[in-house]
Amino acid sequence: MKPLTTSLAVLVVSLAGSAFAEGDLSRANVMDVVIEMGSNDDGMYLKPDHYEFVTGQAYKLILTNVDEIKHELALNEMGERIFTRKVEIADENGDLFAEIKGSIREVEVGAGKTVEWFIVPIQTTDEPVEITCEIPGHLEAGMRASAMIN
Ligand SMILES: [Cu+2]
Repeated sequence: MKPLTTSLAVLVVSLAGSAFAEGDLSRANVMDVVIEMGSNDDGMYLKPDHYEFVTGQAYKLILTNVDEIKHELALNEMGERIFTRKVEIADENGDLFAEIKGSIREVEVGAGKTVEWFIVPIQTTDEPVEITCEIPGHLEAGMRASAMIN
């Protein structure tokens, strides 16, 4: 519990004035959110293209790359308003291959792969913020979505 307490203390100092989640963030039930990354005739996409989160709720972002090339999910401003519990990567058999903890802003997902990013939003956004694929050319091709934390 110490890392979470430390992170929150730092954020409280730097972001005073915004609304923060209350309660024990480590014990919330996890809600699945599938974020599909891919290409079609119109270009590239994140699907769906809008996400709604609430502070204090635990989410499992299921980053599903259905494409034949790698993609990347960057939370940008939203990344400063969440606590990452862990990122899980499984092999072809579904066995856990790697688990990463700590502050994470971007996750790259290989072609045809899925990565699970466990987060808890800790601060609301004033307006929708943009999440993007940061691989050169992909944002321009349409890989963006909006996200709101209430
Ligand atoms: Cu991409």
